[in-house]
Parts: sequence; C-alpha cells; structure tokens
Amino acid sequence: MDGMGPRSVALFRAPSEKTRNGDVTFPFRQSSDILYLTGFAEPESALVLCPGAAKERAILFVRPRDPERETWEGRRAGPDGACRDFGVDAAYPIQELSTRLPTLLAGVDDLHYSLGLDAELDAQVASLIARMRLAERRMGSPPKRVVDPRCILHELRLRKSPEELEHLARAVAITHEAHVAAMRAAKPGAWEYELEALVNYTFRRHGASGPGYDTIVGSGDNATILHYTENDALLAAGTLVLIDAGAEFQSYTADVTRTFPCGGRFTPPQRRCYEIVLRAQEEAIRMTRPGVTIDDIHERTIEILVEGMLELGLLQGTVKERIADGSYRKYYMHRTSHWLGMDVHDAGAYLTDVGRARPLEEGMVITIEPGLYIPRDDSAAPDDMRGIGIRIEDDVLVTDDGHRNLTASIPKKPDDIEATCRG
Ligand SMILES: [Mn+2]
Repeated sequence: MDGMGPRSVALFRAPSEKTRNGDVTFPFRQSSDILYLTGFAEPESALVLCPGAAKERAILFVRPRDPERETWEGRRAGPDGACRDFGVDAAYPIQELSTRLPTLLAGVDDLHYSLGLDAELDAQVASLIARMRLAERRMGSPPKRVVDPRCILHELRLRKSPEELEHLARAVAITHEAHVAAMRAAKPGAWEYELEALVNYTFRRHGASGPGYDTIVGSGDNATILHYTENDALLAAGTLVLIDAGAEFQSYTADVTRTFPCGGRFTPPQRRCYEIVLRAQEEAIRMTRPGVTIDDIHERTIEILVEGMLELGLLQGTVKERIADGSYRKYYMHRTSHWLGMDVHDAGAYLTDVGRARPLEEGMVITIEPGLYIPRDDSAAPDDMRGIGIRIEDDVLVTDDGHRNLTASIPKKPDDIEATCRG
C-alpha cells in the first residue's frame, strides 16, 4: 500500500471453481496474490486494498455464513471470521462486491488489477468504468489507469522474507524425503504411478498440502517428454527414471528434478550424459549471485551442454557454430531458470523497464534445471544414447554474497544417487 500511494485501489478476486466432470470440481486453490496478502483460502472471495481510506484500508469480500451449506460443503469464516482472523479492517458478503465497487473506485487515479485472468470481472470493471465516465458528476471520477499488480505486488513476492524462506525450507525438506523414497522404490517391475503415489504420499505424510504441480515420473524415453504426467509405464531394468516433483508447504512449493537409474547403476552412456548435465548445473549454480542475470546463467549452461553434445557425438563442429545455428535445441529446448515461490513459475517480471534481463538480487529464489533429451528416433545420435532423458533441478536462493542451494542435500552426484537407489 505504501508503494501504491493514497490515490489508488487494488482489486484481487479468487479464481472460480472449475468443473472436473458432472458436479465434481477440481480441488480449489486460492490465488497466490490473495494468499500472499491475507492467507485467506476460501473460494468466492475478493480482496480490495484502499491505501488512502481513513478506516477500511483492507477489505475482504467472502461467502456469508450458512449453516446448511456449511454442513454440505465445509466451514466458512464469514465476514466476522475474515475480519477477526485475516488481518483486514472490514469484511462483507461477496454479493456486495459489485455494489460497493463504484464507491471504492470513485476518485482514485490507479486501479491495480490484473486484466486478462477473469473475463467476467474484466467485463464488470470495464463496464463500471464506462458508467462512471458517463455519470462522473454523480458517481465520482473513474480510475485514470489500470496498473498491472506486477509493478508493486509481484516485486514484493519476488524477494522472499525470512518467514517465506522458512516455509520454502519445509517444502524442500519434505521434497527431499520424497525423492529419496522414490529412488529406493524404483526397482525393475515397479510402475511409474507407484512412484508418483509414493512421492505424493510422502508429501502429505509430512504435512505438505500435496504437490505444488503435477508430479512427473518418466522412465526410459518418457523422460524425454518435458511435462509427461501419464505416469503409467512399467520401469524396465537399466533405464533412467526422471522425477520432477515438489511439495507445497504453507502455499510455497519446491521444484526439484532428479534422474536416476532403475536398478541402481548407471550404464556407461547414461553416466556420460548425466555428468555433462551435472557439470552444466553445478557451474550454473556456482555463478549465481547478485548482479548476474538469468540469461547469463542460461547462456553459460548452453555453452557447457553444447560442449558436451559435441563430446558425446550428438553434434559436430564447434560450440560457437552450434550455438549460432541453434541445432542444440533438439536436445535442450527449455530455459534454465524461473522464479520460484508460491507459484512454481512464480510471479515477477523477468525483464527490466528497458527490456533487458534483470540482475538477480538478494532474496530471489530461482530454479536451475539444465537437461539433455535425446529422442528415441534420433538417427543422428549414437545408438546407445537414444531415448535418454536427463534433467537435474535445484532451488537456489540468491544471498547478499552469492547463493544458497536450498536443495543441495538431495542426492545428485552419480555415486550418491547409486548408493541411495541401492540403500
Ligand atoms: Mn522447474
């Protein structure tokens, strides 16, 4: 609210519940912006911030209490509970949002509101502004600007406070348990979904709300599909298993990938490929510090991976040539890093106002996740490397003098992985 200034209002609404099938809905997840600002997790709610107001500076709109509905659907805080437990100055039934909004918006310059996420509310806001223009003398002047919440709120979310880092540390500790359990259980004859179940069970058993995104368990060439979530194949001896899974604790998610051999021993070609990805990943982590950009990290990662692709015989020529013509993208087609926090791909601008990659700052958390994916049907690749998919992903906090790898303790070196798998 300090950043917004007194002549502005911010508006956030919970996403609507989505139908899964018939009358069943997907599990509800509150918008991270509302969670960040209030912790209020119920659907059918909205938050309005009015920094210039004398009394009601933070207002929640929530479902009213309803004993009968609560018997069927679960408890509700109601306006009284919202006010008492979530630190706002006032709370009203959600039905009153549309009637109170004209007064709340009258005479403010900036409306902080994320266009494009909620078509119904977009239309409501647009038509309200149009009505205010026509009836300015009766209703007060409409907002002059609609401002992206990225400008202020997401800058706050981007730099993690000590309390947020504590939640993330718990998410990471639980994620560690799950990855180790999966490595131990990944014997030939197990199914990918058994490992998925074990990972998600381990998350819940330790008090996480569950995975922060769909758990990926890809064995064999399923590991070459970046967002593979079918998880329905049988693990074959001698293949690699890629698990990309992170626990969500108090709304903060870890995002960790490990790749390990089913049966507990890398084959020589698997190990050669793995060591190249690891070399790139370790170098990328090493260079993470304030002032460096995510693009710097990505470019260095690509150099090392392309060097490796030449060593492996996947590409010919020189590193420079292959970076210039982009042919490495056949084997490495995604970015190396993203912001991490309440959203797995967390809020925050990647570019500065002049369109350049922004320098990292203390308190930011990024993933570092190089990979190497050799298609099964790639006739250009050596026979014994076709169908190998590897990604290694850690969560890295930028500190004042460098970085801290939050997920460093999850086995990653080939010998440690083999020992864990066989442990
Ligand atoms: Mn990631």
